[in-house]
Amino acid sequence: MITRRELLTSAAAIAGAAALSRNATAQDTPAISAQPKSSPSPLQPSWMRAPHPEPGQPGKHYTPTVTLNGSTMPWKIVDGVKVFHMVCEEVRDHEFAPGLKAHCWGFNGQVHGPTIEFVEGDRVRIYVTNKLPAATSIHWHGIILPCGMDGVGGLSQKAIQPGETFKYEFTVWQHGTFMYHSHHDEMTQMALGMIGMIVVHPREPKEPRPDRDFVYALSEWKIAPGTMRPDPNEMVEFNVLTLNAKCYPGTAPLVAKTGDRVRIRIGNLSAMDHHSMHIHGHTFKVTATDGGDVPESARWPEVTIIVPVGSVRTIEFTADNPGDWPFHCHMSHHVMTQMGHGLPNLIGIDVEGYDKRVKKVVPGYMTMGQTGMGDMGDMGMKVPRNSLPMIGGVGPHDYITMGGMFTVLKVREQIENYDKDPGWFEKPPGSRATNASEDELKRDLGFVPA
Ligand SMILES: [Cu+2]
Repeated sequence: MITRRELLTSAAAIAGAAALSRNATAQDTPAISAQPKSSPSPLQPSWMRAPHPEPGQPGKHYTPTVTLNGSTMPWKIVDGVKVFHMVCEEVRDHEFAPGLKAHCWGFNGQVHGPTIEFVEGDRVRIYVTNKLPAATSIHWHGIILPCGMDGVGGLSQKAIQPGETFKYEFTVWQHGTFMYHSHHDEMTQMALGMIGMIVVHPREPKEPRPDRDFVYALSEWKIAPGTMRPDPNEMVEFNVLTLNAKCYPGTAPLVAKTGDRVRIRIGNLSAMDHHSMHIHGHTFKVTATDGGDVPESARWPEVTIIVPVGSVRTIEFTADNPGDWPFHCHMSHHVMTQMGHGLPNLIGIDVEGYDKRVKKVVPGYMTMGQTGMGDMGDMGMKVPRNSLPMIGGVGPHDYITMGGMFTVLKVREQIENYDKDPGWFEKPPGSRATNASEDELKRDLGFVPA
């Protein structure tokens, strides 16, 4: 094992050597050009000792990840350095699901920002242009780098003022899943959407590449029905819960073929809530966190994993069970959307007389919620302009009474195109729950329940 201290001092040594080899001037000397205190550890792999390993390339060094409902940030190579450009800006009319839009803040015209992909050993340079009306700074969560590149406004750097472009430059010595987010007035800026994911692929993978490699950022928002601005002052009652800034039915399905090795990288940058992410039809193991790989001997099977605020959990499984399988947060209020919050408890209340009287004033009025919320997501329910019903979307058999942080893993024997929704799963005859027949009830229960 190499310690973090050894890692950083050797990083500095390599950066120093790299700067000299490029005949760097004082002006463009990277921030990690401090004199080496020790030589690189002999335990480091060879590519770590090379000042400039070849920038990692998709296909050759890694299989690109998939950010459903999002994208991957483009880059180019300048003198062996991977160069990215992030623009922090307002994103008007971001759609969470059909029916709900809001004015958010994000990166490169998107909420959340595009996923950034690196390969272990890459030297990277990220330009951050601030087009917001407020100062900002960007933190690279989980990445071990020099202190001055850590992106904490005021502590590690000056805040990036509106109109300014800052340069972050570092070498990526780890692999795994990390996150980026505003680290200046976080409460406001993250609540408005300023987060994104970072994937660093291993240069010499010890495990086979997954066939499907999905990236999710979890978040939560307070958007009062009928308004267009997420409320950053909310501490408790979040009413829009998102996977990659979408809530069901706005979330795209995860498509996999039977036999595919599936990896899902889940980062949680919600303001206040952990999420217990649950999958149906499969069991998985947590193979990594934002702290690194979990050794194989320390992995145990799960069907639900809590992703704490400010953490990443990477899970892996083999898609071996054809069907449509929910992948969702198990906290039941996190699979609800706006209208499910702050209502009086009407369960069991007879509202007929009340409804009759209100209908005299408001024709067509109907109190809802006295048998639960199942009917409130239905197509017939009227909701305020620019707001979502509490729950769900139309399913193959009935209305699906889940919304928010919910999507569907679609496993099929044959997949023509991973990017195309294969539609609903056709259950083989006899393999779907249906009404029990009278004969069956008499045979097994001895009576027919009324
Ligand atoms: Cu949750």
